[in-house]
Amino acid sequence: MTPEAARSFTDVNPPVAEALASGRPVVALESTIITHGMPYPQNSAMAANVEQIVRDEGAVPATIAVIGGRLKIGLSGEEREALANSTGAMKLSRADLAFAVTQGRTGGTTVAATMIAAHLAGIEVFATGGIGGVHKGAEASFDISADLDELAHTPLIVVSAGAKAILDIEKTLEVLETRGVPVVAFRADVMPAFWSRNSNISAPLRLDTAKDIAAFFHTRRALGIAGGMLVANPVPQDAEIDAARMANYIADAQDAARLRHITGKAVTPFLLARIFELTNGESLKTNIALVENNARLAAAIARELIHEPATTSRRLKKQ
Ligand code: PSU
Ligand code: MN
Repeated sequence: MTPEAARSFTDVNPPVAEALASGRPVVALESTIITHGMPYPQNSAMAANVEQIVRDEGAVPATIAVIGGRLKIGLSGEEREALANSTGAMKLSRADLAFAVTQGRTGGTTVAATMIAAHLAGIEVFATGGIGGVHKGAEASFDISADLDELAHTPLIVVSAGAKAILDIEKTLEVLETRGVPVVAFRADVMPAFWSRNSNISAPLRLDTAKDIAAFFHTRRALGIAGGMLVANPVPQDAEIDAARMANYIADAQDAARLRHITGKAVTPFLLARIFELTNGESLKTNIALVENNARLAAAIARELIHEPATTSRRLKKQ
Protein backbone atom coordinates (compact mmCIF):
# COMPACT_ATOMS: atom_id res chain seq x y z
CA MET A 1 0.00 0.00 0.00
CA THR A 2 0.97 3.63 -0.09
CA PRO A 3 4.31 4.18 1.70
CA GLU A 4 4.17 6.20 4.93
CA ALA A 5 5.98 9.28 3.54
CA ALA A 6 3.61 9.58 0.57
CA ARG A 7 0.47 9.11 2.63
CA SER A 8 0.19 12.71 3.78
CA PHE A 9 -0.11 13.86 0.16
CA THR A 10 -2.34 11.07 -1.10
CA ASP A 11 -6.07 10.35 -0.98
CA VAL A 12 -7.10 6.83 -1.88
CA ASN A 13 -10.84 6.86 -2.48
CA PRO A 14 -12.82 4.33 -0.40
CA PRO A 15 -13.74 1.70 -3.04
CA VAL A 16 -10.11 1.59 -4.22
CA ALA A 17 -8.75 1.37 -0.66
CA GLU A 18 -11.14 -1.47 0.16
CA ALA A 19 -10.28 -3.39 -3.01
CA LEU A 20 -6.54 -3.03 -2.40
CA ALA A 21 -6.85 -4.06 1.25
CA SER A 22 -8.80 -7.19 0.38
CA GLY A 23 -6.67 -8.14 -2.64
CA ARG A 24 -9.37 -7.57 -5.25
CA PRO A 25 -8.46 -6.45 -8.81
CA VAL A 26 -7.88 -2.73 -9.39
CA VAL A 27 -7.20 -0.93 -12.69
CA ALA A 28 -5.52 2.49 -12.74
CA LEU A 29 -6.72 5.04 -15.31
CA GLU A 30 -4.92 8.22 -16.33
CA SER A 31 -6.27 11.75 -16.50
CA THR A 32 -4.21 13.69 -19.06
CA ILE A 33 -6.51 12.09 -21.57
CA ILE A 34 -9.33 13.89 -19.70
CA THR A 35 -7.62 17.28 -19.22
CA HIS A 36 -5.59 17.51 -22.45
CA GLY A 37 -6.55 14.65 -24.76
CA MET A 38 -10.24 15.19 -25.44
CA PRO A 39 -12.67 18.12 -25.49
CA TYR A 40 -15.43 18.67 -22.93
CA PRO A 41 -18.03 17.12 -22.59
CA GLN A 42 -16.86 14.01 -24.48
CA ASN A 43 -13.91 13.68 -22.07
CA SER A 44 -16.28 13.53 -19.11
CA ALA A 45 -18.54 10.89 -20.67
CA MET A 46 -15.49 8.85 -21.72
CA ALA A 47 -14.01 8.94 -18.20
CA ALA A 48 -17.28 7.80 -16.62
CA ASN A 49 -17.86 5.04 -19.21
CA VAL A 50 -14.36 3.68 -18.89
CA GLU A 51 -14.74 3.42 -15.11
CA GLN A 52 -18.05 1.59 -15.59
CA ILE A 53 -16.46 -0.84 -18.07
CA VAL A 54 -13.78 -1.69 -15.51
CA ARG A 55 -16.50 -2.34 -12.89
CA ASP A 56 -18.56 -4.44 -15.30
CA GLU A 57 -15.45 -6.54 -15.89
CA GLY A 58 -15.08 -7.26 -12.18
CA ALA A 59 -12.36 -4.78 -11.19
CA VAL A 60 -12.31 -1.47 -9.34
CA PRO A 61 -11.31 1.63 -11.37
CA ALA A 62 -8.84 4.12 -9.90
CA THR A 63 -8.65 7.28 -12.00
CA ILE A 64 -5.51 9.13 -10.92
CA ALA A 65 -5.07 12.93 -10.91
CA VAL A 66 -3.78 15.78 -8.76
CA ILE A 67 -6.57 17.99 -7.44
CA GLY A 68 -5.71 21.06 -5.37
CA GLY A 69 -2.35 19.53 -4.48
CA ARG A 70 -3.78 16.15 -3.38
CA LEU A 71 -2.61 13.07 -5.25
CA LYS A 72 -5.90 11.27 -5.86
CA ILE A 73 -5.96 7.51 -6.33
CA GLY A 74 -9.53 7.14 -7.52
CA LEU A 75 -11.90 10.07 -8.03
CA SER A 76 -15.47 10.60 -6.91
CA GLY A 77 -17.98 11.31 -9.69
CA GLU A 78 -17.99 15.00 -8.74
CA GLU A 79 -14.19 15.24 -8.75
CA ARG A 80 -14.04 13.54 -12.14
CA GLU A 81 -16.64 15.87 -13.63
CA ALA A 82 -14.94 18.98 -12.19
CA LEU A 83 -11.58 17.89 -13.60
CA ALA A 84 -13.10 17.23 -17.05
CA ASN A 85 -14.65 20.69 -17.06
CA SER A 86 -11.63 22.53 -15.59
CA THR A 87 -9.46 25.03 -17.41
CA GLY A 88 -5.76 25.49 -16.76
CA ALA A 89 -5.06 21.99 -15.41
CA MET A 90 -1.38 21.07 -15.65
CA LYS A 91 -0.17 18.11 -17.70
CA LEU A 92 1.87 16.20 -15.14
CA SER A 93 4.73 13.82 -15.75
CA ARG A 94 7.60 12.54 -13.57
CA ALA A 95 9.31 15.96 -13.65
CA ASP A 96 6.44 17.99 -12.21
CA LEU A 97 4.12 15.64 -10.30
CA ALA A 98 5.61 16.69 -6.94
CA PHE A 99 5.59 20.35 -8.02
CA ALA A 100 1.80 20.25 -8.47
CA VAL A 101 1.44 18.59 -5.06
CA THR A 102 3.57 21.14 -3.18
CA GLN A 103 2.02 24.09 -5.02
CA GLY A 104 -1.56 22.99 -4.45
CA ARG A 105 -2.20 22.73 -8.17
CA THR A 106 -4.58 20.62 -10.24
CA GLY A 107 -3.39 18.48 -13.12
CA GLY A 108 -4.01 15.47 -15.29
CA THR A 109 -1.44 12.71 -14.91
CA THR A 110 0.26 11.37 -18.04
CA VAL A 111 1.16 7.73 -18.44
CA ALA A 112 4.46 8.37 -16.61
CA ALA A 113 2.90 10.17 -13.62
CA THR A 114 -0.02 7.73 -13.43
CA MET A 115 2.43 4.81 -13.29
CA ILE A 116 4.29 6.45 -10.38
CA ALA A 117 1.09 7.05 -8.43
CA ALA A 118 -0.42 3.64 -9.21
CA HIS A 119 2.75 1.91 -8.08
CA LEU A 120 2.79 3.92 -4.84
CA ALA A 121 -0.73 2.68 -4.14
CA GLY A 122 0.08 -0.94 -4.99
CA ILE A 123 -1.80 -1.12 -8.31
CA GLU A 124 -0.23 -3.27 -11.04
CA VAL A 125 -2.35 -2.65 -14.16
CA PHE A 126 -3.16 0.56 -15.94
CA ALA A 127 -5.22 1.35 -19.04
CA THR A 128 -4.65 4.34 -21.30
CA GLY A 129 -5.21 5.23 -24.97
CA GLY A 130 -1.74 5.45 -26.44
CA ILE A 131 1.57 6.03 -24.70
CA GLY A 132 3.85 8.94 -25.49
CA GLY A 133 7.03 8.04 -27.37
CA VAL A 134 9.62 9.30 -29.81
CA HIS A 135 8.16 12.15 -31.86
CA LYS A 136 8.70 12.30 -35.61
CA GLY A 137 11.74 14.52 -36.15
CA ALA A 138 13.05 13.77 -32.65
CA GLU A 139 16.58 13.74 -34.10
CA ALA A 140 16.18 17.54 -34.33
CA SER A 141 13.71 18.33 -31.53
CA PHE A 142 14.91 15.76 -28.93
CA ASP A 143 11.21 15.26 -28.09
CA ILE A 144 10.98 11.84 -26.47
CA SER A 145 8.20 11.20 -23.95
CA ALA A 146 9.06 10.52 -20.32
CA ASP A 147 6.55 7.65 -20.60
CA LEU A 148 9.31 5.48 -22.10
CA ASP A 149 11.72 5.92 -19.18
CA GLU A 150 8.90 5.32 -16.74
CA LEU A 151 8.06 2.03 -18.43
CA ALA A 152 11.70 1.05 -17.98
CA HIS A 153 11.61 1.73 -14.22
CA THR A 154 8.16 1.23 -12.77
CA PRO A 155 6.66 -2.27 -12.56
CA LEU A 156 3.24 -1.85 -14.12
CA ILE A 157 1.45 -3.45 -17.04
CA VAL A 158 0.34 -0.57 -19.26
CA VAL A 159 -2.45 -1.46 -21.67
CA SER A 160 -2.50 0.83 -24.71
CA ALA A 161 -3.45 0.80 -28.39
CA GLY A 162 0.27 1.13 -29.07
CA ALA A 163 2.11 4.41 -29.35
CA LYS A 164 0.06 7.23 -30.80
CA ALA A 165 0.38 7.28 -34.59
CA ILE A 166 1.53 10.91 -34.46
CA LEU A 167 4.82 9.44 -33.20
CA ASP A 168 7.66 7.60 -34.88
CA ILE A 169 6.58 4.07 -33.95
CA GLU A 170 9.79 2.38 -35.12
CA LYS A 171 12.01 4.70 -33.07
CA THR A 172 9.68 4.32 -30.10
CA LEU A 173 10.11 0.54 -30.28
CA GLU A 174 13.89 0.93 -30.52
CA VAL A 175 14.00 3.03 -27.35
CA LEU A 176 11.75 0.57 -25.51
CA GLU A 177 13.98 -2.31 -26.56
CA THR A 178 17.11 -0.49 -25.39
CA ARG A 179 15.49 0.22 -22.02
CA GLY A 180 14.40 -3.42 -21.65
CA VAL A 181 10.67 -2.85 -21.88
CA PRO A 182 8.73 -5.78 -23.33
CA VAL A 183 6.15 -4.78 -25.93
CA VAL A 184 3.43 -7.38 -26.26
CA ALA A 185 0.84 -7.12 -29.04
CA PHE A 186 -2.45 -8.66 -27.98
CA ARG A 187 -3.70 -11.21 -30.53
CA ALA A 188 -1.67 -9.54 -33.29
CA ASP A 189 1.65 -9.97 -35.07
CA VAL A 190 1.99 -6.32 -36.03
CA MET A 191 2.04 -3.23 -33.87
CA PRO A 192 -1.25 -1.37 -33.83
CA ALA A 193 -1.09 2.35 -34.67
CA PHE A 194 -3.59 3.84 -32.22
CA TRP A 195 -6.46 4.85 -34.60
CA SER A 196 -5.55 1.97 -36.94
CA ARG A 197 -5.02 -1.72 -36.30
CA ASN A 198 -1.93 -2.12 -38.44
CA SER A 199 1.26 -0.04 -38.49
CA ASN A 200 3.04 -2.51 -40.80
CA ILE A 201 5.74 -2.80 -38.13
CA SER A 202 6.14 -6.23 -36.56
CA ALA A 203 5.34 -6.53 -32.90
CA PRO A 204 8.30 -7.60 -30.74
CA LEU A 205 6.16 -10.12 -28.80
CA ARG A 206 2.66 -11.55 -29.07
CA LEU A 207 0.32 -13.03 -26.45
CA ASP A 208 -3.30 -14.08 -26.90
CA THR A 209 -4.78 -14.21 -23.40
CA ALA A 210 -4.93 -12.04 -20.29
CA LYS A 211 -3.72 -15.05 -18.34
CA ASP A 212 -0.53 -15.29 -20.41
CA ILE A 213 0.14 -11.57 -19.90
CA ALA A 214 -0.28 -11.97 -16.13
CA ALA A 215 2.04 -14.99 -16.13
CA PHE A 216 4.68 -13.07 -18.11
CA PHE A 217 4.53 -10.19 -15.61
CA HIS A 218 4.90 -12.51 -12.62
CA THR A 219 7.76 -14.41 -14.23
CA ARG A 220 9.67 -11.19 -14.94
CA ARG A 221 9.30 -10.20 -11.32
CA ALA A 222 10.30 -13.63 -10.08
CA LEU A 223 13.46 -13.37 -12.18
CA GLY A 224 14.24 -10.02 -10.58
CA ILE A 225 13.81 -8.04 -13.81
CA ALA A 226 12.74 -4.53 -12.88
CA GLY A 227 10.38 -2.27 -14.80
CA GLY A 228 7.07 -2.36 -16.56
CA MET A 229 5.68 -3.76 -19.76
CA LEU A 230 3.62 -2.38 -22.59
CA VAL A 231 0.61 -4.21 -23.98
CA ALA A 232 -0.45 -3.03 -27.45
CA ASN A 233 -4.12 -3.83 -27.99
CA PRO A 234 -5.44 -3.06 -31.48
CA VAL A 235 -8.49 -0.78 -31.74
CA PRO A 236 -11.68 -2.80 -32.50
CA GLN A 237 -12.20 -3.29 -36.24
CA ASP A 238 -15.52 -1.44 -36.41
CA ALA A 239 -13.94 1.70 -34.92
CA GLU A 240 -10.63 1.83 -36.77
CA ILE A 241 -9.60 4.47 -39.28
CA ASP A 242 -7.44 3.23 -42.11
CA ALA A 243 -3.73 4.00 -41.56
CA ALA A 244 -3.21 5.48 -45.05
CA ARG A 245 -6.09 7.92 -44.52
CA MET A 246 -4.82 8.84 -41.04
CA ALA A 247 -1.34 9.52 -42.44
CA ASN A 248 -2.68 12.52 -44.38
CA TYR A 249 -4.37 14.05 -41.35
CA ILE A 250 -1.29 13.45 -39.20
CA ALA A 251 0.97 15.15 -41.76
CA ASP A 252 -1.41 18.14 -41.98
CA ALA A 253 -1.54 18.45 -38.20
CA GLN A 254 2.24 18.24 -38.01
CA ASP A 255 2.61 21.05 -40.56
CA ALA A 256 0.26 23.21 -38.51
CA ALA A 257 2.29 22.50 -35.35
CA ARG A 258 5.50 23.50 -37.11
CA LEU A 259 3.99 26.73 -38.48
CA ARG A 260 2.79 27.72 -35.03
CA HIS A 261 6.05 26.75 -33.27
CA ILE A 262 4.27 24.36 -30.93
CA THR A 263 6.86 22.59 -28.76
CA GLY A 264 7.28 20.47 -25.64
CA LYS A 265 4.25 19.33 -23.66
CA ALA A 266 1.90 21.22 -25.96
CA VAL A 267 2.73 19.10 -29.03
CA THR A 268 0.64 15.99 -28.32
CA PRO A 269 -2.52 17.87 -27.18
CA PHE A 270 -2.22 20.20 -30.20
CA LEU A 271 -1.91 17.34 -32.69
CA LEU A 272 -4.82 15.41 -31.16
CA ALA A 273 -7.07 18.49 -31.24
CA ARG A 274 -6.08 19.30 -34.82
CA ILE A 275 -6.71 15.73 -36.00
CA PHE A 276 -10.12 15.86 -34.28
CA GLU A 277 -10.97 18.91 -36.43
CA LEU A 278 -9.53 17.45 -39.63
CA THR A 279 -11.54 14.22 -39.23
CA ASN A 280 -14.73 16.03 -38.17
CA GLY A 281 -14.68 14.24 -34.85
CA GLU A 282 -14.13 10.75 -36.24
CA SER A 283 -10.71 10.45 -34.57
CA LEU A 284 -12.29 11.14 -31.18
CA LYS A 285 -14.86 8.35 -31.59
CA THR A 286 -12.02 5.98 -32.42
CA ASN A 287 -9.95 7.25 -29.50
CA ILE A 288 -12.85 6.61 -27.11
CA ALA A 289 -13.47 3.13 -28.55
CA LEU A 290 -9.83 2.14 -28.11
CA VAL A 291 -9.63 3.40 -24.53
CA GLU A 292 -12.76 1.40 -23.67
CA ASN A 293 -11.26 -1.66 -25.33
CA ASN A 294 -8.04 -1.21 -23.33
CA ALA A 295 -9.96 -0.84 -20.06
CA ARG A 296 -11.69 -4.16 -20.74
CA LEU A 297 -8.41 -5.97 -21.32
CA ALA A 298 -6.75 -4.28 -18.33
CA ALA A 299 -9.56 -5.50 -16.06
CA ALA A 300 -9.17 -9.04 -17.39
CA ILE A 301 -5.41 -8.87 -16.70
CA ALA A 302 -6.04 -7.48 -13.19
CA ARG A 303 -8.31 -10.46 -12.47
CA GLU A 304 -5.69 -12.89 -13.74
CA LEU A 305 -2.89 -11.26 -11.72
CA ILE A 306 -4.77 -12.15 -8.60
CA HIS A 307 -5.24 -15.78 -9.60
CA GLU A 308 -1.88 -16.31 -11.22
CA PRO A 309 0.71 -17.64 -8.78
CA ALA A 310 4.34 -16.57 -9.16
CA THR A 311 5.08 -19.52 -11.44
CA THR A 312 8.83 -19.22 -11.73
CA SER A 313 9.63 -19.03 -8.05
CA ARG A 314 7.44 -22.08 -7.49
CA ARG A 315 9.21 -24.02 -10.20
CA LEU A 316 12.61 -23.20 -8.71
CA LYS A 317 11.53 -24.51 -5.33
CA LYS A 318 10.41 -27.83 -6.82
CA GLN A 319 13.80 -28.62 -8.32
N1 PSU B 1 -3.82 8.43 -24.75
C1 PSU B 1 -4.81 9.12 -25.39
N2 PSU B 1 -4.78 10.48 -25.28
C2 PSU B 1 -3.84 11.16 -24.58
C3 PSU B 1 -2.81 10.42 -23.92
C4 PSU B 1 -2.85 9.06 -24.04
O1 PSU B 1 -5.67 8.50 -26.02
O2 PSU B 1 -3.88 12.40 -24.51
C5 PSU B 1 -1.74 11.18 -23.13
C6 PSU B 1 -1.06 10.27 -22.10
O3 PSU B 1 -1.24 10.86 -20.83
C7 PSU B 1 0.40 10.26 -22.48
C8 PSU B 1 0.54 11.60 -23.09
O4 PSU B 1 1.25 10.05 -21.38
O5 PSU B 1 -0.64 11.68 -23.91
C9 PSU B 1 1.82 11.75 -23.89
O6 PSU B 1 2.26 13.07 -23.86
P1 PSU B 1 3.73 13.42 -24.38
O7 PSU B 1 3.74 12.99 -25.81
O8 PSU B 1 3.85 14.93 -24.22
O9 PSU B 1 4.69 12.69 -23.52
MN1 MN C 1 7.18 15.46 -25.37
